[in-house]
Amino acid sequence: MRLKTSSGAALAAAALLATAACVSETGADTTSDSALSGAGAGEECTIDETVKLGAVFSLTEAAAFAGEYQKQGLELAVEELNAAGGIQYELILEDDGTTLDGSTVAFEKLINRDEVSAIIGPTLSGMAFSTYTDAQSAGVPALGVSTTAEGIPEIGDYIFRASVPEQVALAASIPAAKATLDMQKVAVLHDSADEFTASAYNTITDELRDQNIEIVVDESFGTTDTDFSAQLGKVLEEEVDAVILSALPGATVPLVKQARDLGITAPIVGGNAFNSPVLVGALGDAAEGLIVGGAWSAASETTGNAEFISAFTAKYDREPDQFAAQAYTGAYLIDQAIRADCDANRESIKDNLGQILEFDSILGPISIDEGGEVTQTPVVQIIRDGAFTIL
Ligand code: 1QQ
Repeated sequence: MRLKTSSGAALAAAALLATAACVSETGADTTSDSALSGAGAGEECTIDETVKLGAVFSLTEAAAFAGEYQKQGLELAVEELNAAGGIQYELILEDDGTTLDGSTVAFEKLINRDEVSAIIGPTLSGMAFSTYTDAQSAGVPALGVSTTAEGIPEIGDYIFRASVPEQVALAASIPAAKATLDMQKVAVLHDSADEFTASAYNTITDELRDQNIEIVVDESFGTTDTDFSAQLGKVLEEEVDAVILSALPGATVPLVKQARDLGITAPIVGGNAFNSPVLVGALGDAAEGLIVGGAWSAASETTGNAEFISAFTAKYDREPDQFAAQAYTGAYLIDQAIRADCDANRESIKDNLGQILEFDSILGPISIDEGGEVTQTPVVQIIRDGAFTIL
């Protein structure tokens, strides 16, 4: 029960009356706490109770390259939202350590112990498929801000994302790469163990077929592999216009470096993990010419982007990346959903997150439909002189 403890029979009775306890068909506790619903609408909304917002990111281990930025972007947004007033947010942030167990435990804690109104994250699709099933059965709205694999919002009606699906990003980046590189023959290398990179592989092959681009090398590897000589040997046997790579940074860095050492100079077309200055920094010169589709660019003249970049840079002494921008936007979207009915109960957030229409964000106009899926125009970038540049 999400009841406040209060002394005195009258108070307890009043609280009981104000608390609509129910259990949904799925068994989720849809109890609403009247202290979480306020007065006024939109910008005028005020809610007395502090709204607990949970977040699960990979702050350590393999996906920390993204999680660290997500944490910073989200904290900045919460700070701004709290300063704006009307609603006070308490951010409860958990590190999943880039493991499924860690993610499961973190979701469990936020759902049951902290009783948060909504959860942002996790960082990786590979964890989301399981943790979102838990959020769905508990009736807790969850908003992905970096989970791009196919099938995420379909997990249930409490599951949303504000993260351009890889299918949408690749449908922009592959034609752009084709035009830029005169791409006719490619090698496709992918991590078949991770759910995001495996899902992206399916999209890549579909998209290449649609674009009449021939796959002359098609090789896979595992997430923690470090020696790619077998796969790269196959690439060396062919003349390719580009290497399409679906991998997380752990494999990407050694793979691309080994490719360059072997004399493979073909440009790389990458997936969402490449939208990372950490990855590009680790690759150094080997990242030159890399093409990637994503959700955000520092160069986009979207509403509030310049202010976001300067506030972020001032606070953290480094520039934001796409993952920071998406996490930042995620907090604003949840705030919008709460303000719609001035209600921070889980049910109300769920109902309103699926009705966001062209919210003017730093990612550009962003919509989330009833099915939980995001609509947003992707941006294709190329690495030139070590920097992301709009293609
Ligand atoms: C996913 C991703 C990752 C690259 C996020 C860091 O897109 O797991 O879906």
